Amino acid sequence: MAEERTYPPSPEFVKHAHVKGMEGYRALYKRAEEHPGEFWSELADKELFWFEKWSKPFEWNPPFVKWFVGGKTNVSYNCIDRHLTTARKNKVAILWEGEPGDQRMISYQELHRLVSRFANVLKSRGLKAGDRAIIYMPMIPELPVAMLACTRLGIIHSVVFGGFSAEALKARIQDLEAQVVITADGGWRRGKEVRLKPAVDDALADCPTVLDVIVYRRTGGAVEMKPGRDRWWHDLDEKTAETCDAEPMDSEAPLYVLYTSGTTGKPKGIVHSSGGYLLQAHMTMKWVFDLHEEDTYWCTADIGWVTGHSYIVYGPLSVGATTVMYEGAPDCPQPDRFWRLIEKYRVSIFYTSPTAIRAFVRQGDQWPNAHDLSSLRLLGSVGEPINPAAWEWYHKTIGKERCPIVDTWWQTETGAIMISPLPGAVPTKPGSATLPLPGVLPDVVDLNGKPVELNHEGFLIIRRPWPSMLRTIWRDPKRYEEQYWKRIPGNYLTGDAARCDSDGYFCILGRVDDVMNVSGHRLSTMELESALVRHPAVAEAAVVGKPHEITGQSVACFVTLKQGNWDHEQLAQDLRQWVAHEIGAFAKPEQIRFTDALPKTRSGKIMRRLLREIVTSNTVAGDVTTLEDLSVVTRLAAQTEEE
Ligand code: 7RM
Repeated sequence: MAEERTYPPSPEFVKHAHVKGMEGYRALYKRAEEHPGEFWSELADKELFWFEKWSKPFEWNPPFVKWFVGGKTNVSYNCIDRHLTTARKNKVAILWEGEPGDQRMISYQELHRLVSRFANVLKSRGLKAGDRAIIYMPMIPELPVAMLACTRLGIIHSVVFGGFSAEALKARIQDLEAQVVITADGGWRRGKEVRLKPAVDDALADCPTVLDVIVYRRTGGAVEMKPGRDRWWHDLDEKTAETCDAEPMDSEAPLYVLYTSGTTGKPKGIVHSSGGYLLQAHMTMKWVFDLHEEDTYWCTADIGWVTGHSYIVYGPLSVGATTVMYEGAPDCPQPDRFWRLIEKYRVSIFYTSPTAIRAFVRQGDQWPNAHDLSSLRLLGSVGEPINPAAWEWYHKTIGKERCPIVDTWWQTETGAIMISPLPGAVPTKPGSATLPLPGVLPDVVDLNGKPVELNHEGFLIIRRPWPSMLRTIWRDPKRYEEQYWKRIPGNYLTGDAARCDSDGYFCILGRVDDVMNVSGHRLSTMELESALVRHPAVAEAAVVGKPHEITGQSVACFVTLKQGNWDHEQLAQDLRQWVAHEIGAFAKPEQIRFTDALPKTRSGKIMRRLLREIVTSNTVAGDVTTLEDLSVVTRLAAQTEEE
C-alpha cells in the first residue's frame, strides 16, 4: 500500500467512545474469537428483548447456520415498543425531509402508532406470518413504517428500490410469490415526480399471486386504481385501531428477502433472519458508529439497498437513535443540499458513499464551506473502495480533521458491517477498511484456500458463521451452497479481492467475479447482457465495468447485431432506453460499441477480461492463449469508440 499515514483517534473521542482504545478492541475481539457462543449470547441477552430464551447460542451445519436456537423475539418490538417505557418515548425516531422541503419528526410513540395502525391494515387484508410483501416506495417515512408493520406480524418483506423498472419489479414479485404490493403514487427527485404506480400496474399483469395493492399518496399525481385490487393507504388506515401486538417470532424466522446481483442473469433473493440479524445490526451501530443518546445520525443510502435496511431502519431504531431520512437528490435545488441538512438538523454522524464523496470533490469546496458543519463528530463510507484522495478530502473538508472516518466493508449477504475501524480504538489508514469487527474471522487466500503472503492480493473469505449472515437464497439452497461455500469448502467466499498488510489491516480491492459496482449499486454483467439480447436488433452482448472517476465503474457494452441496416447512433440511444426499461435508469450503459464478433475461448466463453483491458487502456497485454480468434481483439482495440 502506497499510503502510509495513519490517523489515531483523538484522546477526546476515545474518552467517550463505547470501545476505548486498541486494548478495548482487542479484548472484545479475543473473547468473540475464543468463546463465540457465550460472547453473542451475553450481548443478545443484554441488548435485545426476547419473548422466550434460546436453548443454544448457535448451530452450525455447514453451510447452514441457526442463531439463538428456539428463541422468540420480534424486530418491530425491539425497534419501537421497548423504547416506550424509557425517556426515549418522545424522542425523534425518524427525522425526515422531503425534497420539496417538507418535514416530519416522528417520535418513537408516534412511530408506534403509525406502525400498529398499518399492521392492522395488513391484518385486515388477511395477511399473516410467513406471507410475503413487496414494498416499492420512495424515501418517505411510510417506507420504514411498512417494513416495521410487516415485521410486527412476521410478514416477510422485500423492498424493491424505486429506481428499478416494471420488468425488474415483476421478476422479484414472481420469485417471491408475494401476496401484497405496498407502493405510492410517486416521489420527488430533482423537482420531478418519479411515478411508481404505473410500474406496479405493468408488473402485475403477470403476477397472479398478488391479491392486494396498497397505495400511499405522496405526490398527488394521477393514478389509476384497479377495483378490487388497489386500495388507498389512507382509506384503510382511517378505519383501524391504534394498537397491534407484536407477534413472537422464531429467532430464525426470515425477516426479509433482498434481491441482489450475482454472477448469473437472475437476481438472488438474500434471506435474512430475525434474531441474529437484528443483534449484529444493533451491535455495529454501537461499535462502528459509536452511537450515543444525543447523536443525530444520518445515512444517505436509499432503503432499497441493504445499507438502508441495516443502517437507516433496523440498526438505528433498535438502539433508539434519531435517524435522518431525506427523500431526494443530493444536488437539489443546489449541490449543497447535504451540507444544508447537516447544518439545519445538527447531524453528528454522517454515513455516505465514495461515489457521493467524489461528486462533492468535483463540485468544489465552496458548497460545504458555506455551511456550519461543526456538529459532525464521525464520518462513514460504504459501498466501494474509497480512494485515498477522496478519503483525505472527506477528512479535511467535511470532517475538518476532527472526525474519525469509518470505511465500512460489508455486503448484502453479510447483513452488517464486517471490517471497519472502531472509531475510538483503531487508527485509520486512508483506503483501508482496517480490522475485522468482533466475531468476524476474515482471511485472504489463493484458489486452494491457502493464505497468501502479507501484502499479496487474494480472495477475501470469512472463516466462521456470524449472527447476521444470510441464511440462504430464497427457494434456492443449492445456489446458496455453490455460490458461497463450495469454492473454499467450509468458508464463506465474499467475491471480493483483498490484501492484508503487516498490521493486519485489510484493503478491499473490488470484485473478482462478474459483478460490477456502479455508484455503489451492484449490477451483474449477466443481468445486463440478458437484457441487451432481448432487444430485437442484438445478436450477442458482452458487458464489463469501466473505471469511472465519479461512480467507481460505469457500464461498457460490446454488442454484435443481427442482419440488417442499422443506424448505430440511433441504436445506441435505443439500447440505453431499453436497459432503463428492462432494469432501471441507474443501469444505463455509458458506452456501447458495435463489433462483428466478441473475443471467445475455444469453449465459447466470452473473455470479459480482455474487454475489460480494452475499455481500461485500449490495449491487450494479458494472456490470450485460450482465445479462439485473436484478430477480434486487435480489431476491437484498434477501433475508435463509437461514442
Ligand atoms: C454494503 C454494500 C457489496 C460489495 C462488496 C464490495 C463493495 C462495499 C466496501 C466495498 C470496498 C468498502 N452491499 N464494497 N463496501 N468495497 N470497501 N468499504 O455495499 O451487496 O450492495 O455490495 O460492495 O465489492 O462485495 S452490496
